[in-house]
Amino acid sequence: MSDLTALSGLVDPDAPGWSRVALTDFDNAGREWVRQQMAALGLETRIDGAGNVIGRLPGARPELGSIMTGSHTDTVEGGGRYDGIVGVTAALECVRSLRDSGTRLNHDLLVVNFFSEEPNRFGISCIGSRALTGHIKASDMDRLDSESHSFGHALQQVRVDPSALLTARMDMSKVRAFVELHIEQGPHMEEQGSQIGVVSSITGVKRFQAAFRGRPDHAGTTPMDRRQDAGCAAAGTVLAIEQIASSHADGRGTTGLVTFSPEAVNVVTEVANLWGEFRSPDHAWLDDAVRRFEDAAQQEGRARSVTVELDWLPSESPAVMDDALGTLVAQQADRLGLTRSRLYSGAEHDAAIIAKTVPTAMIFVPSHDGRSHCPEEFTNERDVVAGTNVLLNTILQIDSQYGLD
Ligand code: HGY
Ligand code: MN
Ligand code: MN
Repeated sequence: MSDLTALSGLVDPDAPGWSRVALTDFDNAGREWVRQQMAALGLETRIDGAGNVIGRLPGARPELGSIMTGSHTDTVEGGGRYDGIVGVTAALECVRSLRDSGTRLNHDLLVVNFFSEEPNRFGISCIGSRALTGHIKASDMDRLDSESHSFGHALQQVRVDPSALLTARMDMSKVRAFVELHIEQGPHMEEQGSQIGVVSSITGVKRFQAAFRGRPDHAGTTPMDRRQDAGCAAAGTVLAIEQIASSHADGRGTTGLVTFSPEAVNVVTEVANLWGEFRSPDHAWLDDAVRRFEDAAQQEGRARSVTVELDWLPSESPAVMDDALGTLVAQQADRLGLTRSRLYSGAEHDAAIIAKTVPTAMIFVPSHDGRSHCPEEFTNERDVVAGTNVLLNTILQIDSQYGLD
């Protein structure tokens, strides 16, 4: 808990909430703190080409491969004190408990603080885990933010070399399992009174940037029926996103940023940009939502002689967690006398990327009032400790059951 307090306090003093936004020195400070804690725990520590901080606790039989655990320490702007860092500090505590109890695992244990999990200002999330598993492309480095800076340039600003990131791929075939502890970030566990969440799957995410191009005109002299107003086309699309997502219980549709130019109240908007996303655990619905959104955006444009250009950002299909590992997690919760429930994650996680190549499990602990990505984010100490114990015992069970045949 003292680690959690120390790490959560490393924030941008001028930003709201508890902010350690990726691609800033504040995020770097958080990852440097983790590296120091790993070194102090005697882990072999390195920062890979993608900015991931990786600590290795050698096992007695490294030929069996490794068990990986960890999460992220970057936050959204105005974030809270638990998203991501619960999984990182819990992983450090597992190493401390193994050391203090003189327990030597058979497998190596890899503790990973993934770089830049939150969607950054270029709209790309899970940068570190994508790089580790080879799911990031050279063309992604050329993506521009709303001020036309490139992602590659932003990486260099925080001393991550884009070419090193693109070659940071790790041989994941030696990783027997990945387990991530994380807060639920939703209301279900608290409502059901469950202390441990066994995650069944992680929602799919389709993120996009849409550019609307109309014609600048005088706001006072241009009649309404002679305008090509890119701003109204974007505004209609924002509402269409809400309407499409509201048609499905597990559908989510969000517009997080809209820009108009020129930024003048007396000029009909020439160009509007919006960044948004759809999410669902249901693959088919997500594909259909994308198609409906494309139709709606083009329709809003056609109605105003505004052109619409859609750019789909790196997105993820729903990720299914490993059944056998999920059963191990449930058994540890039962053994520790903890109430549990099974649920899908409405939030995306590095675990969704790692799950592409490694059997993966996620352990959730409750979020008070289901709030997250805001300063009100809160998980009580009892639940953080319970989640950490389930993580440690799951690692011990994997170590004693996997790869020994
Ligand atoms: O956006 C998310 O779902 C996660 O918190 N990065
Ligand atoms: Mn997170
Ligand atoms: Mn988050």
